[in-house]
Amino acid sequence: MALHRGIGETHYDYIVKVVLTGPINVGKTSIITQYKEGEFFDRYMQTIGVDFQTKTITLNNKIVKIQAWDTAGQERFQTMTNGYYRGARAILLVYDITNQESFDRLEEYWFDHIDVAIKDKQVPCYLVGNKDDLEHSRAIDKVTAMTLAGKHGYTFYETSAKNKHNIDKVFTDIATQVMNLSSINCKDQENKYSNHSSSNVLIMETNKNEGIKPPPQNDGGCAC
Ligand SMILES: Nc1nc2c(ncn2[C@@H]2O[C@H](COP(=O)(O)OP(=O)(O)OP(=O)(O)O)[C@@H](O)[C@H]2O)c(=O)[nH]1
Ligand SMILES: [Mg+2]
Repeated sequence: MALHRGIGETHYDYIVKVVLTGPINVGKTSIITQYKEGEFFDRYMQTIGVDFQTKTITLNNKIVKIQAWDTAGQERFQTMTNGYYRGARAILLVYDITNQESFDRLEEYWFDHIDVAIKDKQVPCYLVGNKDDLEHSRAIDKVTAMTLAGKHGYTFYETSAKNKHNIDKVFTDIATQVMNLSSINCKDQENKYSNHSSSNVLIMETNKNEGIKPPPQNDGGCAC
């Protein structure tokens, strides 16, 4: 029996905090804007600090609230943004497939930075080569990027915030993975507390009180 009352912003079965990070000007904000609003803007407005957007979707008859955290690409802001990785269920490390420097900085800085910032080493990480609508200006070939992703245990995608290529897919795949992991974790909990007759009950009960939590305190997942 589902306890949610509708597809409103405050009623959901799962909450999935996703942190987008990576060098400046690679399209982190644009990916979120395209996902949330279905819009793309050519102008560049640098993100200062951290911002977040939410989008609620239905997956496998469950209401999933995606909370996408948009961090500044400037490396000098990174100590400030560190705390925002807390409770993340997925990390998207974004680079620009037309910009060699954005790719080089991944190995020089960003993989280590993420490693230090996230305490839970089980959090799924994704390497995202954005701007793949600009094929004619490509600087990073796909195989090189996939190899780097594999070396660090990241899942690899190429996207375009401009023409929406793979944008929905990345977030849907993340949400699906989080739901699957949460079900496994809830089943583990259920085995510990055998009074509960099904894992579904366990998931839904915890969510009764979750809807009004303010985002910064919310750790995501099914919270059982
Ligand atoms: N052609 C193309 N341009 C893109 C794409 N994504 C973003 N851009 C452009 O790239 C520039 C930077 O995009 P942003 O989304 O602001 O980049 P960001 O990573 O958030 O930058 P910071 O906030 O400085 O870290 C803007 O001019 C966007 O219009 C894309 O997929 N294709
Ligand atoms: Mg930005």
